[in-house]
Amino acid sequence: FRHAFIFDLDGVITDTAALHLAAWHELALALGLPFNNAMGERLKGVSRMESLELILGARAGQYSNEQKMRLADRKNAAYVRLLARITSADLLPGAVEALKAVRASGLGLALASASKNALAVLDRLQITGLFDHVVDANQVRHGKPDPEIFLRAAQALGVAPGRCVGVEDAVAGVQAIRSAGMFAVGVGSRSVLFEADRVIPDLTHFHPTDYLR
Ligand code: B16
Ligand code: MG
Repeated sequence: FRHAFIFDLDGVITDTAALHLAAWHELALALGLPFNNAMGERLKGVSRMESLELILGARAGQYSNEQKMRLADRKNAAYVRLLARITSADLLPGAVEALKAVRASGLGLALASASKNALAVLDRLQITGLFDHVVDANQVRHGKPDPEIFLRAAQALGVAPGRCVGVEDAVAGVQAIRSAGMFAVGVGSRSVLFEADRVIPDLTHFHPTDYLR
């Protein structure tokens, strides 16, 4: 491929954020921890263990690493249960069209998701076959904003980072794309994603050739 697109999953292709939030909420209630939906923005794109630290907040020091692992497993079990409800009807507007437009232009297409459940989500959405390559949290050491996940995807596609475009809804994700030396397309609001090279409100406004240098 001469150029490639690397898409984030949660918040760009489908909105699993609400399910993550519901699962964290359940755990917070069980632990008697304060929780409000404003937590949502801070949890976006952040790994499972880092999210747990945010949820525990000032009480993080009261739990051993082993206890934290068990709490994270508990949240994940709740999240996986909720995933069973996802179908292709949960694809965000314009998502499939955007992915198909990339393919139709003969460009490489990869997924870079901080979720260890990314493959299961793609499967539920019935879009696994659209991607040339998938990198998820099981394959990387450093989470976003570290560029590792985007660099790995570019490497797998055999495309230099300077010829790749990353598509993200999270601040940490946009930072990861920029650190990887790629062009960053933010999906969401300009005030939140001001570090991106371009911001579009959603994928119905996505045109692959607009972002190629
Ligand atoms: P899991 P993305 C991220 O996915 C989510 O945005 C974030 O909220 C979540 O904590 C993280 O995946 C880990 O998910 O617990 O399933 O491994 O936006 O990078 O596709
Ligand atoms: Mg995301």
